[in-house]
Amino acid sequence: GYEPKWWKEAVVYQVYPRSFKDSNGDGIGDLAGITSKLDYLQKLGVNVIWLSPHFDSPNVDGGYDIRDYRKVMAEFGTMSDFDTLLAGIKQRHMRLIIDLVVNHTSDENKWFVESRSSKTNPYRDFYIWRPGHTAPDGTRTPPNNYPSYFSGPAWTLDPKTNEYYLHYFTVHQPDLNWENPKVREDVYSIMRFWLDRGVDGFRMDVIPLVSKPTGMPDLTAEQLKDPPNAYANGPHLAEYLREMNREVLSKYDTMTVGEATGTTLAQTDSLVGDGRHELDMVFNFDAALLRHPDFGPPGLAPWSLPALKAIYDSHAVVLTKHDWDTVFLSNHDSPRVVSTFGDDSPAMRVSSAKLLETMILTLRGTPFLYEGDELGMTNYPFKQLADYSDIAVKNAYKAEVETGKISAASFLADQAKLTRDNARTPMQWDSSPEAGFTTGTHPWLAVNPNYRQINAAQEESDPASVLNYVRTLIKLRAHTLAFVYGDYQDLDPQNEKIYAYTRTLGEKKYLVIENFSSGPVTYTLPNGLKAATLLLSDIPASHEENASTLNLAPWESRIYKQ
Ligand code: TEU
Ligand code: CA
Repeated sequence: GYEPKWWKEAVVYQVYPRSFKDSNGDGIGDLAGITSKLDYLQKLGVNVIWLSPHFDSPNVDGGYDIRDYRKVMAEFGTMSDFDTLLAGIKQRHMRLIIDLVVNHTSDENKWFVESRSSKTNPYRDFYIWRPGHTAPDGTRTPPNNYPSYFSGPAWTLDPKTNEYYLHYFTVHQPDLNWENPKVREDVYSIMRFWLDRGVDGFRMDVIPLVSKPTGMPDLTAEQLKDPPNAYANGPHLAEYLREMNREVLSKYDTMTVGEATGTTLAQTDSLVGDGRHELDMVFNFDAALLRHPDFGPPGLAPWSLPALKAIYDSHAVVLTKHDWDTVFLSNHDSPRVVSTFGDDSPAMRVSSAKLLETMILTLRGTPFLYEGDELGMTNYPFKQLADYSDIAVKNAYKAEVETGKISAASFLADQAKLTRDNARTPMQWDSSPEAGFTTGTHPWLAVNPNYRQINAAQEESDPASVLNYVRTLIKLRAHTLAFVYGDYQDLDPQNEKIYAYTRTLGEKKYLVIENFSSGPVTYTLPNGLKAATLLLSDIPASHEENASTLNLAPWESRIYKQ
């Protein structure tokens, strides 16, 4: 069986600080705002909070561009606000993991300011500089054909020293050179700084990217279809992660989760295998990116339930008892889960949101919930370019619309469904103006106009709400170890509408049944199996027990004890 660990039994909740709760009316969420909502999170039942970057940053990419790793973003508050937040979390027996963004820094980070100042500066080798190519007529071209995740080339020529620097993300996020041991030592010292303050671990941003491909040759035509996979898992990654573990992590009781961009399921064991002393778990994106792959074609990709199930079925086979998994379908980089994998129409929103949370909280792996998903928050009705904040959208507009590759209308229609800004609109706390997110009148990103119907206060008072359902579900999970350590079996992988699976630990067996469709389904369990005792249903009126044929309402989900 599995070795028991607190982070295997935990339910993690991601807070995107800019959007969670504003305490001072400036329209920007802040640390004091989060502190004021800790009772809400405790009542929800989550055990670990993952805080998206809270560090000093010019905020070109939502704080994933760090200027000073030892300072709190001024808009979010002070170090003393951070300590108050952390103390409040601990007092409620929860834990905090923070975002370690060390593949790259902000271009305003003092390391980069030094590095770009001259070729002989002691910080020059903190980043990746190359001369690139010069044609006979003097035209400069980048060292290779790497594209950036956020449109355009991943290299920019810096006039000061006339060399190119590498940036997998925006031009304001230069990649650190991890081959330089001084870079790694400085990263470890930043980690110790926060661990010594009391944080319980890290979510590691794009961690498989830190070791670059040997020699960085051009990507082939085939590799250009999936650059993240070509960039990720370079030759020194395991060596760096083990060193980090030896130097830092092994000295604390931590939890680490790597954002495994570009990493296939088959490559996962090499990051999380329990004898390897690297990471505890990673986010594998096969499921979450099913509808919006990085570098994918425009628009939402079509999906089918068998395709989604096949992903979780393969996790159960490829990841052994030595590899811990995560389960999630959303984060601050994705559109809203109910709009993407459920049905956010008024009649189906509540049931489909409950179904998706049921799935996330009963599959094998530590579940990660994204803020607002527990309310069934939906995508925002984005219309024009000015409605967006995300640099990724603005860059893509320049690269695709301004060059005439695609019309503005179709670009905007696609982005409305795909944009990361869908996840970043303010939390909907109540039905007061600006959804109770801010007392000001200018939230940094517009509140979803549906906040009068969808908000925490309304859901608090409605026993049939998504919020109350998720609370019950988390409670059920907390005293049902089979959902944590149990074996998983998919009973009917090919079924187009029904996801039915068991989780079994010793003598204890649970059956989960989910109707992934907007119509009713009469479903007969395979192999004469009967659904025994109903533990939880999102439809209070269902009472079918000891039955092999079940009449499921649209998007209904049920959990049985067998
Ligand atoms: O995201 C990396 C990234 O590009 C994801 O959007 C991608 O979909 C995922 O890794 C699967 O390949 C991280 C942060 O989460 C994001 O907010 C930052 O913009 C980015 O890194 C740069 O720091
Ligand atoms: Ca504020």
